[in-house]
Amino acid sequence: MSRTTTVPPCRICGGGLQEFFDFGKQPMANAYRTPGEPGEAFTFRLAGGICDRCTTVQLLEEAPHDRMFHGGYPYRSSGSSVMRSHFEQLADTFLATELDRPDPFIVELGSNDGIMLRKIAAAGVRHLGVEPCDDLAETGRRNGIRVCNEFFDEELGKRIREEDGPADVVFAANTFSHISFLDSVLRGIDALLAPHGVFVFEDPYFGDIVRKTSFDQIYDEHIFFFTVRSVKYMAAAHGFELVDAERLPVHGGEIRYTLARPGTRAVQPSVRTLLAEEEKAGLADPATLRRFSDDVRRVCTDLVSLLRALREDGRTVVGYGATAKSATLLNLCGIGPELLSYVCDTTPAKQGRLTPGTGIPIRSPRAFTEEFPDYALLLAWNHAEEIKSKESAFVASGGRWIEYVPDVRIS
Ligand code: JHZ
Ligand code: ZN
Repeated sequence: MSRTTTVPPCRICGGGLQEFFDFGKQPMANAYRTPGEPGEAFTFRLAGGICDRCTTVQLLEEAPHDRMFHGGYPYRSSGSSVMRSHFEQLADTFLATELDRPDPFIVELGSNDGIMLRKIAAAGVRHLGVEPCDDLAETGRRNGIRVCNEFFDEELGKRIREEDGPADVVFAANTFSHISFLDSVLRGIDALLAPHGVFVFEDPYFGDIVRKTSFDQIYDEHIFFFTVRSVKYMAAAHGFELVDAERLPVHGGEIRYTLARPGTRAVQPSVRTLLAEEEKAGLADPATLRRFSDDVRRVCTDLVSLLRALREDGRTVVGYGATAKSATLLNLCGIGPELLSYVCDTTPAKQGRLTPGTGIPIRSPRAFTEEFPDYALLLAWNHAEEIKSKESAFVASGGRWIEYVPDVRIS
């Protein structure tokens, strides 16, 4: 723990933040510049701490939200078939449970390309996606969903309630942890939600980040890293109750939290079980957090040594998946085009551009399949199964994957 005097108060409860990592100046993870683009890229200090009162882990500094989420925001949730079926299953669950009453209504915060709501729309159920990124809002509409192209806050929550009536479900996937002004968002949800309604959100689980040393989950867009303990506190402070917490295998380990108005639902046993697990793992203990920081350094050192050795041996090495996460990994380790010739990615808006801060060219996966490299660093490690099965010819032809979560290894 260090420099506690310069840090801002906790965004959830106003308590003191104890800094436990500092990754230095970093670019925004989804800011892909074109080669030769003039002007400096925006950077900020990527450091984080834990609140000594409510235990919420959060960034100390933040990038302005409209700089992160804007018209040209490139990430498309539907780029993974596993994620498509993950959200289709959830839509089916909502339709069969929370939305099985007369004229139900569901609102999704950060509806992206409509990956979840399209199934709800196809079932003819009233819905609204709230999506501040213009292109994504447009893609969502093309996919048949109704979209409000704004940032969600208290004012918008009240406006939706006036225009559409109360919501049975408010849902947010990989969005809630991205918003610094959660107090306003929670007041907006309070205004919008029906008395029996639920607010369901899923985000990367800090317990998995620590256990797997998946420090690349830490970048500008991820402002909060939740645990069951911190969400329980936050819910109570805003007039809600945490009634369910379900671990999810996606995106390297997440939790789907369900909040309801106090006393309206039975609290599921998973809440107590996970609280006990977190206590046992010492997730809020300074010693655990110090160990995490040491593990980060070890992974970086091991990865850079391996990549240098392969290069000195004359091997070709590329990156697979220009993920937002990889911005932290590559910048923290100092990995540029001298160690990774290019990174391939299916997202058209990323192709022809450069990885943020490290300037590695991003190419279509065709570049990969046309001439397999000797090694590929799996930057999209959270999609390992899907990518490895799709690229089975790479290994069959003698290629090898390099992975770095939880440890650096060749597979
Ligand atoms: P992926 C983004 O993070 C940003 P990223 C955001 N902050 C967040 O929280 C998560 O999403 C949910 C490509 N790919 O999902 C597509 C292939 O090339 O790990 C993507 O660019 N081939 C909102 O960017 C990237 O990899 C494939 O077969 O870290 C994956 O990005 C597959 C499956 C993906 O999220
Ligand atoms: Zn706090």
